[in-house]
Amino acid sequence: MVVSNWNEILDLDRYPIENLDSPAGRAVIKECRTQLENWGASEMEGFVRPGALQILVQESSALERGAYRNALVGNAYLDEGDSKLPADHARNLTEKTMLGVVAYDEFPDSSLLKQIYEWDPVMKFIGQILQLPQIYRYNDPMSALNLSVMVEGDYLRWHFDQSDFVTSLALRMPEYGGEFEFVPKLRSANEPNFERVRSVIRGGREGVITLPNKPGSLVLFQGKYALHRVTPIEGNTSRLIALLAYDAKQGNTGSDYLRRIRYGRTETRSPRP
Ligand SMILES: O=C(O)CCC(=O)C(=O)O
Ligand SMILES: [Fe+2]
Repeated sequence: MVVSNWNEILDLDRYPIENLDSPAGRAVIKECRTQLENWGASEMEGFVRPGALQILVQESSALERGAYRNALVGNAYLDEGDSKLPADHARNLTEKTMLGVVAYDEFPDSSLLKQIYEWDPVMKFIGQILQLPQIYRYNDPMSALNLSVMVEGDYLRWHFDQSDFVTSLALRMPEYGGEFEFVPKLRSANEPNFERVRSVIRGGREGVITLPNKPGSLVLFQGKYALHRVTPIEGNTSRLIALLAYDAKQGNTGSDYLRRIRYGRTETRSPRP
């Protein structure tokens, strides 16, 4: 399908993203900024209308069969760790991540999710909340838009993101588990707070909160300083969530190493019709 009336797809009455200078638009931006300042996360509930959400779930369940699945053991910093530090130091604690991903170049042009990602007002809305004068779609043929597919037993380990922010659109949640847990402001640019990081990875619950992540919610999350994870999936319904990558700089792309572990390939594929 090709979108002709965006207000049938997104709730533009509640989120007037084409008129952010209107009083209603300004009120929405203010509310999102407040949530972001307090929690490092802002959840725009009901951003996608129920009928459109159904279409998104349908097209995603067709694509999920082609998801590349990978299991990877690693630390919360998404790097090699530090061999000069003890094995039980926060920098060296490892857990196993297991999930499936559908890359941007696997979405057909008719995909509604792809059209939402490529619609400028959504991107400008995110930029406004972040008070960035301009943002861009991530210039990577695979990582710009991802569908994350988590089935029974899958888990996304505790980690900090390398990017400043991530935008997600929750499509379907599993019967049990699959909860997005995070600890807001656990570290900062000059305070790594290793002891607390270690304690949370070891199972400590102090400061851990759960983001509701209701299907249809658009979520803006700053994961560089907030430790976060997705708890193990239980039951036969897969967890489907879209990750929409925007960037404050134009032209950044991902590395071949990252492509290999996340998509199992480094060469782009032409999308299916
Ligand atoms: O699946 C999610 O909700 C979060 C994904 C995430 O944290 C990431 O990809 O870095
Ligand atoms: Fe993350």
